[in-house]
Amino acid sequence: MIKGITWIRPVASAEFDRLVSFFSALGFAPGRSWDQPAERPGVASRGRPFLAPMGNLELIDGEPPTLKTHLLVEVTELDAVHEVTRRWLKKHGAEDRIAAVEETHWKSRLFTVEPVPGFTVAFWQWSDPLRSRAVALEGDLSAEGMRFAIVVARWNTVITERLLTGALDALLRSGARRDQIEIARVPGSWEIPVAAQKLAETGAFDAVIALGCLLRGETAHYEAIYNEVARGIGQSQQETGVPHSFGVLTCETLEQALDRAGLKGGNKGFEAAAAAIEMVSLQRKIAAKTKAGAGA
Ligand code: DLZ
Repeated sequence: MIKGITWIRPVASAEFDRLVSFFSALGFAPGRSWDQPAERPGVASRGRPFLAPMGNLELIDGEPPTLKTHLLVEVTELDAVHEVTRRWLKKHGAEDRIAAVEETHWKSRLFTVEPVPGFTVAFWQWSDPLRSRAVALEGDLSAEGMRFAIVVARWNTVITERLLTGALDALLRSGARRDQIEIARVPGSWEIPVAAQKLAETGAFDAVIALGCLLRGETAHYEAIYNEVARGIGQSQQETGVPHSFGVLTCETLEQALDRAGLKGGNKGFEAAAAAIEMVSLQRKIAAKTKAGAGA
């Protein structure tokens, strides 16, 4: 039985990382990435799938649509997506490759963007609030006005500093202000939970981001330490009600950790920060919905 649709887009190597950055910045969930080493010189390949809650194949008969786009993405917060896109383009020196939001002939609003020359993506949203409702209540990725604490372990600092760079990149790119981000350094991952809880209890932060790296090969009682760190961070989150995102790598080797700290497997610090933003946004939406419900 049919399970899913994959739309394949071959891209030039020079554009690959830029497009990965673009779709990650917009909050697409990453799928299972793959890297195929070169069997013959020059034929290595890699793939980075991006997932969406819904996908479909649409055949159109009749008048061809005037819209010239390679990819059509339906969203629930078009103006927020436009703003995140504009910021991403600015950072990549391509501010002129985004169009203004316009009305369409099918009762919706839309804008197009060219993240790399020759590849056009159109984002759109139904104008009817009932049709444009999210599939589920979900947070978005604008960090404007949010305050964050990042707890980063010094052990395996070559990795954790990269995670920190990734986390800061995600927060700043999403609109957080540097003066609203507090960084606390702790000796090792073991110390993360207590620092995270102290920071969360101050009430001065909307979310806490925990960054560390445990390497099995170098860590005596690895399982015990890992379990306790994970439990402690979870406990702090549950007791304080402040979202804590988990950016503690648990790897067999340094090489694996490097891959997850910005080399081949994305940057888990970036992902942890994006998760924190999304959770703060979700909490705010739940609070707004509850308030609206209470007033109705
Ligand atoms: C002691 C230790 C070891 C062996 N390995 C790691 C590690 O791989 N990653 C990490 O973040 N911390 C490690 N630590 C340090 C402990 O987390 C803790 O800081 C010390 O045991 C002091 O309490």
